[in-house]
Amino acid sequence: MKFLRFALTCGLAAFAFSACSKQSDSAGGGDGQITVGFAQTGAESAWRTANTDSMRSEAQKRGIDLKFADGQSKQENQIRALRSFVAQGVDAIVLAPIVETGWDPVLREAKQANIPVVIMDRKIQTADESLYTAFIGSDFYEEGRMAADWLAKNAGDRTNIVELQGEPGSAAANERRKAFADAIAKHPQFKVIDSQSGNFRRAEGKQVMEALLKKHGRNIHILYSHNDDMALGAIQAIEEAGLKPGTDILIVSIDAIKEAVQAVVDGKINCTVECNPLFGPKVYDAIEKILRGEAVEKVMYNKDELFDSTNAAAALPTRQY
Ligand code: GZL
Repeated sequence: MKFLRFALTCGLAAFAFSACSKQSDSAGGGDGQITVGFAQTGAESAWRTANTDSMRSEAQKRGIDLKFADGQSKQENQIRALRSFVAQGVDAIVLAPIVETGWDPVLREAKQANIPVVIMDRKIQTADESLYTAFIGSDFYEEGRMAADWLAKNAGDRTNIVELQGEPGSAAANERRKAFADAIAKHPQFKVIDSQSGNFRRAEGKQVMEALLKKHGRNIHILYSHNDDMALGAIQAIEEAGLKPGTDILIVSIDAIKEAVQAVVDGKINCTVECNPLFGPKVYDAIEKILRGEAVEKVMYNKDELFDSTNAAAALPTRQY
């Protein structure tokens, strides 16, 4: 009888251990299929749509069971989704954090459940880097620097800049704004005469640009937009004001979505810095490695390049988003 009790205890202990540890020798659950919970920011821009499409299509290609949650641009929705993924016992979590702060409590719950978290696209601010296994995204500070650097070389005698900022509190808006400000500080002829948020949205980019044109008129020489959707909305406002985008007002933007690269070819945007949204392959490669117990780099940046009149036409046919 004693032996039976001992054998039963060992069996239960072994079962408990295997049920808790998410990093087994084969990726994913017992049947081999990986279940990933993905909390997306929302659907604020063409970039975001391309990002979601990449995550969905690559999961399908790999036979990954993707639980998708659209945060509808609210952090509380994303936090609720993460809690749901923990309750479901997914194998891994991907978070595209809409803002930088406020994630520690829910990430601690994922850690306690032994579910690895990959932060994708925008960074978070946390005092405890162990709350996530890897960050995969673009270097927004470098993108803002590249935009300012292009301007310094191509602005001619233009000096007055208006800025369309992205979603308040997002790493993308924070870093693109700081990088641009840091870079133009080296060129005292430039002055940011106004800076407002268009929330990365086309309609809001148009509305804010209409207001800026009413307020500043021809005193606006340059537009720096944190993303192409807002720049494309601003172009509508500029044209409706009877001005020529790209000529009367120089336009520098970020994302390099296909429509913006086309606008560069058409001379309406002067420069767009790429911020590649096609994360699917890189994110799932990392997750598969993590679930096999293999080490992954803590921070992985995508390579971004810049498009202007010198290279946009050649690049257009192969643009994937
Ligand atoms: C950047 C991403 C930003 C894009 C916008 O990686 O977070 O959010 O620049 C998108 O187009 O809405």
